[in-house]
Amino acid sequence: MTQTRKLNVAIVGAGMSGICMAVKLQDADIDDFVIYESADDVGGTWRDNTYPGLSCDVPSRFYSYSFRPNPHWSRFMSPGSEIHRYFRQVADERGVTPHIRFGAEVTSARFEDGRWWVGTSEGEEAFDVLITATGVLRVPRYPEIDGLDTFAGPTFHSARWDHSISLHNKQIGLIGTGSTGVQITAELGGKVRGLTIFQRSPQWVYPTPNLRYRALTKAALARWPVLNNLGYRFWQTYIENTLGRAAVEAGLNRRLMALLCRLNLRLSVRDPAMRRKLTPNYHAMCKRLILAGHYYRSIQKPGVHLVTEAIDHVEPRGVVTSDGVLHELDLLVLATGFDARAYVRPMGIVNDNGVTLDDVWEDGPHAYRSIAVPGFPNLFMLMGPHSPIGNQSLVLIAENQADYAMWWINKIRNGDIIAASPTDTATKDYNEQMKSALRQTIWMTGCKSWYLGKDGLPELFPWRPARHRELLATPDISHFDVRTA
Ligand code: N01
Repeated sequence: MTQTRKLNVAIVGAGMSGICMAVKLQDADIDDFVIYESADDVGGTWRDNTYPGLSCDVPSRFYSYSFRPNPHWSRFMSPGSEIHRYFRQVADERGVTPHIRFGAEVTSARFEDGRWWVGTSEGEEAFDVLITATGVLRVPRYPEIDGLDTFAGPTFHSARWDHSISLHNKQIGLIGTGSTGVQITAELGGKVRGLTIFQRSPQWVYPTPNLRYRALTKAALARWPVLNNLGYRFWQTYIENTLGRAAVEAGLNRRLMALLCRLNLRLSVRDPAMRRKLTPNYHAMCKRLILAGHYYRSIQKPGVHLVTEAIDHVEPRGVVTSDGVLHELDLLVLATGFDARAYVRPMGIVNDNGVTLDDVWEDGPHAYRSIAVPGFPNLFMLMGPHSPIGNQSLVLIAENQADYAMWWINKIRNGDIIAASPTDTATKDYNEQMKSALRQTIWMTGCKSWYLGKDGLPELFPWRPARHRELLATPDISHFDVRTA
């Protein structure tokens, strides 16, 4: 007969993944868990990013927990503030919030005597299982540009938007044309006195109008939850079989996506000179595809200047480009992305042999099935290395990873095992298969992007999203070093 034993769990991060994990623990009647959150609010990326125009570029119907549909989304792809409210609401209504220690930054976690000792400025506490839910794009990346710190006006990163600064009557400089830069441009273009966009590489833009849901639709979705579920399944199927498939398999799908991006540019930008500036020299989807409705319209509005000359340096009055032109500015926004290789770091994670995660990841972050690391027992990472991120709903990925962690947690609780970590061999085999498949993906077709790791390979999942789900739904105990009582 299986015996259940009491166990406790530490979750690091109260963003979308951390809240998801907490709900899964509660559903399994595990109430002894703590969520450490360095900030003073839940929401992770949706708390930190507040820039004008922020919205999700995955349909909201699908970018929701499958266990908590939301009939009230205002738009097809809802604004960031609304998404933040949704996660806060789920944390409150599921009783997760009282488990959160706000303002508690985890600086270390060490595995000793079969338990994880989680360290904050308040000291250490021991847990049976450690879940990291620290997000993927959390650490802002600041560009190395000569003289950047000499600029006389305010300068901030897009993920640290300073709302105390009025945009009224300002000449705004925007460095970066990734998903963030595009959303800021779409929102501010034509609404501020001047917007100068410094583009290093143009982007392919997949046409995606962001329609509002009518009151009647919302009422129907609230009245008949089955409609919500149908919407979820529809958008899941659509996204996984278009974007999810085109990225990893050559064929009609990929060609169609590329054609739609080209047509979008051709039909939206009539001026050939402008169109040339906006035409990438790489395949659509090589960088993360931009899904936007009115970027091209905004970029052609009066007062918007697209600068394609390289930035040479910054001086107190503005940005000087390689052609010697000074672009005078009042405010400089750095939409220059994130360190996508930080994962759980700078938190120092060390196992019972004194090996750190930094040591193991010296040649780049890697994991077993995106979630566990050899030699680090009872550690599960949500959104770990090679998760199927990119143009997918990270919410469903977090749910699948949390379910996988729960499978092991239940084994520990049932007394079947006391600790488990993947074997070196299974992890190596998995990573080798992945590396070979990665070479066939669109991400390797000759562009620079934040996807690419130190080894030049994309840190993404090289198969369809469904394969990741299958891998996590079928845990293989023979791939693990298991300790029993
Ligand atoms: O960052 P990025 P992002 N001089 O790294 C440029 C997610 N996201 O914040 O392309 C000049 O994509 C850089 O140029 P280049 C999403 O996963 C999601 O926009 O490298 N330019 C590029 O244009 C996304 O992929 C949503 O040549 C410099 C830009 O800065 C990820 O976040 C919304 C430079 C950085 O683009 C990151 O997007 C927003 C320099 N020194 C973001 N350094 C959703 O809607 C960098 N650049 C879900």
